[in-house]
Amino acid sequence: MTTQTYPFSLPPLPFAPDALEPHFDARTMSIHHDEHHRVYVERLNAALKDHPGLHGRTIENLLRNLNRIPPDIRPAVRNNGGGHLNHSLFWSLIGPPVKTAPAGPLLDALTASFGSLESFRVKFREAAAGHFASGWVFLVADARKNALEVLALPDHHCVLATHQTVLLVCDVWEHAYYLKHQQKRADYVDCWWQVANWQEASRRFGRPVEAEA
Ligand code: MN3
Repeated sequence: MTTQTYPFSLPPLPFAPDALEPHFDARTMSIHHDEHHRVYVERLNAALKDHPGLHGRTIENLLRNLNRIPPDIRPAVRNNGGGHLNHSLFWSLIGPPVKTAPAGPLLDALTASFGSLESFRVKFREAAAGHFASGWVFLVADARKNALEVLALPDHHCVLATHQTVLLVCDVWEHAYYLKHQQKRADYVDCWWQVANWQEASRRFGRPVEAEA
């Protein structure tokens, strides 16, 4: 994703907190980015502080090689590093609602993998609304299978396989929606659909698979 190494920093929101109204409310966006994401970054840096041997590694490299992280900080790196990586993706893959829909090669791939755009939407909605407890739901392009897939992961687990590219992502932790939607996660997922950034998804779909970090 990035070449950034320790100390990691909170990426600015790429839009104003109220830019996704009425779908995502400004208060939730501010708390989600300025508090939740910031704390993940701070705790990740705190865990790495006394381990200069890890200071030259990118976040993907750290997460792909957790077995080489000292056991005493491994959970902190996994949880907070994963939270940092997933949230950074999340902000870049939502945006002000502009009624864009997938087109061209990405629409063709969605149709080939799911039958239709509507079938994909239903499948993604079911995965996100039905995900047990906290986690993330992704649309990924799998280069080995030459197909698109919906992937649900728990906690702050990340898509790290180098043959998989994240095209869209929905945060299904309660902090992403509870202020506005309380327990009605499916309503939040419907709002997420309105702000999904298909332009960025198309750009990511068109780029080559990342080299092994
Ligand atoms: Mn979150």
